[in-house]
Amino acid sequence: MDWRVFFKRGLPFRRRLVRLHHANALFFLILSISGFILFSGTFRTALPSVRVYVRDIHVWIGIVSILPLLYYLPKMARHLKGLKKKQNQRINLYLILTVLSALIGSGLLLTYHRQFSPQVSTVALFIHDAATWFGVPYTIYHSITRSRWFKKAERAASKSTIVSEPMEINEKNPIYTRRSFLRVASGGIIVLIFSPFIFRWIKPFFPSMGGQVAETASKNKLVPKPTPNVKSSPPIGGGKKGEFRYYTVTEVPTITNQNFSFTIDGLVQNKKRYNWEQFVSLKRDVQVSDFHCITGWSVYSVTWEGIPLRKILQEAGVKSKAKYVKFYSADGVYTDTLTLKQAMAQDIMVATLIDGKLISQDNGGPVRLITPRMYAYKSVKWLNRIELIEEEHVGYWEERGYSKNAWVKS
Ligand SMILES: Nc1nc2c(c(=O)[nH]1)N[C@H]1C(S)=C(S)[C@@H](COP(=O)(O)O)O[C@H]1N2
Ligand SMILES: [Mo]
Repeated sequence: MDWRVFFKRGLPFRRRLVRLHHANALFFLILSISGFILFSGTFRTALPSVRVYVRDIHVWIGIVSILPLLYYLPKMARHLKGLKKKQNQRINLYLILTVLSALIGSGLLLTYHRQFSPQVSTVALFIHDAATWFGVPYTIYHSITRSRWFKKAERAASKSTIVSEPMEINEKNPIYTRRSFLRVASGGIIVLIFSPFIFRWIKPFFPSMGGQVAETASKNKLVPKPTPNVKSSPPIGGGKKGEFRYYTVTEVPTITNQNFSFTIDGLVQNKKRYNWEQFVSLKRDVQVSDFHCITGWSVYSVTWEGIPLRKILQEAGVKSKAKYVKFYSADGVYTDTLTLKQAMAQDIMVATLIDGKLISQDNGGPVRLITPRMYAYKSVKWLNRIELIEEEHVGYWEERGYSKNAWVKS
């Protein structure tokens, strides 16, 4: 790409616009790919160490992609004049500009979302998702139907039926039908490819459509089932608002009575190890809290039932040398820590039930840590061990670039 073209004097207007269009297309492509990597659960597992870099690239290219737009806007009136007789191109232009502004605006909010309350990122993420799931398929359709080979195919389709009399395009004309067939077919294939993503995204907004995000059948098998507290069932929070996006950096572990254990050890007076029967007989409390992921999504008003962490710590008798509390997952890989002071906060909970039901396997069940006022990378799923330690430990995502400060702005 020759950037000087934007600044060269005396270049024909059309050529400038074509170059601008190519720059835009290139940015959009990189942003689509990096955005997909950030969204994808497979990449989360396969390449956790580059996540933060991919995010930075996505943000920076996103910011740089504002430049062609700024360059274009003062010239828009002149461009529109040239499109007076081309209604389709005008509609295309407005659509693209709407999608780009939605993506840029919401993208900026998401980049700086820690400055705002989580509601801002909930709205921004919705817009970013909506603009993506409409804009990416539309752009692919646009680039296919405007490409040289597509035009050639269209011409071939019309040539093969050339007849001697002059042709008029109306709904009965087979040439028109063949040409539009190519468009409908390409459009159809693109919609088909994207529909699972769009469907998965849109489903939670329409609980009547069968609501809820698909969850793999829980393979966790634990008996007895804990009896929910009266505050849990029906949930005093009125039921969670929003959907979790299930994250894991490993295979999802399956937990049964055989392999379940819950240990508290390290710098404590009374080390303990519970089996499931013992664990469910411990006294539980109920709390209603919000759940925030640092990538921008939140679930509001969740009714959690479990054991307040400070009670577990008091019970175990923390030795005075202990400074940090380290949490382990049954996945064997994920860990995180809290300072002892943070761990003693009243809303940190070792939870077993969500809205009156056992936490599902995908959702981190049967036992997960809940840290409502901190981002959920602290919320270790499949929690099976708590260790009191003296030296600081760096958690799984903090080690891969996430901030050590996990506090959510209230
Ligand atoms: N064991 C384990 N715990 C984890 C994670 C993980 O990958 N593995 N991801 C964390 C992150 S970043 C978030 S946002 C939440 C997501 O919880 P969910 O998968 O129930 O939606 O779990 C947290 N706890
Ligand atoms: Mo997260």
